[in-house]
Amino acid sequence: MKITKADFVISAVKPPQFPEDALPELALAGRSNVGKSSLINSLINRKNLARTSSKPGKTQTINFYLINDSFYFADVPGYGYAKVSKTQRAEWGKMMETYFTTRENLKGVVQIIDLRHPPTADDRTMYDFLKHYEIPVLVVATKADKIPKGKWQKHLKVVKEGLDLDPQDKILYYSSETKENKDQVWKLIREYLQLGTHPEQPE
Ligand SMILES: Nc1nc2c(ncn2[C@@H]2O[C@H](COP(=O)(O)OP(=O)(O)OP(=O)(O)O)[C@@H](O)[C@H]2O)c(=O)[nH]1
Ligand SMILES: [Mg+2]
Repeated sequence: MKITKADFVISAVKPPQFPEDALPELALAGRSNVGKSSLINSLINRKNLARTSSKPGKTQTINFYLINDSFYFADVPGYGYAKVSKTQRAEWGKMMETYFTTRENLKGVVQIIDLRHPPTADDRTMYDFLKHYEIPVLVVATKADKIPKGKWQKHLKVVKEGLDLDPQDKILYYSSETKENKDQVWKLIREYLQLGTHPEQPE
């Protein structure tokens, strides 16, 4: 995918702040610190457009990024961070529910899982929630660089089984560090966004 333009648009907490131009949108969801923001940056070849941190809980708002003036990535706050107050957690839940259930141009969710570990209870809850609302899910199991290549398929199977993945939903391994499998991830993202079947463009 050739990226000609990538702009941060807004950090939003409520629907009136969400972009209104009805372009197709994909949200990135996952456990806090799993690598959502890093995935966006690596896909669009930018070091720090989506802010990343080694401290979990960095992204607290829904951050919208407009890519090639043709679609949005929505970086949503991570779940499962223990040091978050009950009130904050409830607010997170409300904001997520509103976003996922009312966002008309949402074409799907990239659910990011750590390839190294079986999905957590929170990962399963998130996945079941998305299935309940019939939102297409693409599972990207990231941080593949942290385990030997020979173990990737075995770990992917654990992730699939742990989520009880619907055969309609696709799953890929990935690494934001080495960009392993980047072309495949883009190919599926294009499909989920229904961007059409333009010939693959080189980097
Ligand atoms: N080795 C390796 N490290 C990664 C990868 N993806 C992310 N990281 C690291 O994991 C940490 C968290 O990454 P972020 O992209 O900030 O995670 P996030 O999911 O956006 O986190 P929150 O916004 O807090 O929910 C950072 O230190 C990243 O450098 C990867 O594919 N490989
Ligand atoms: Mg983040």
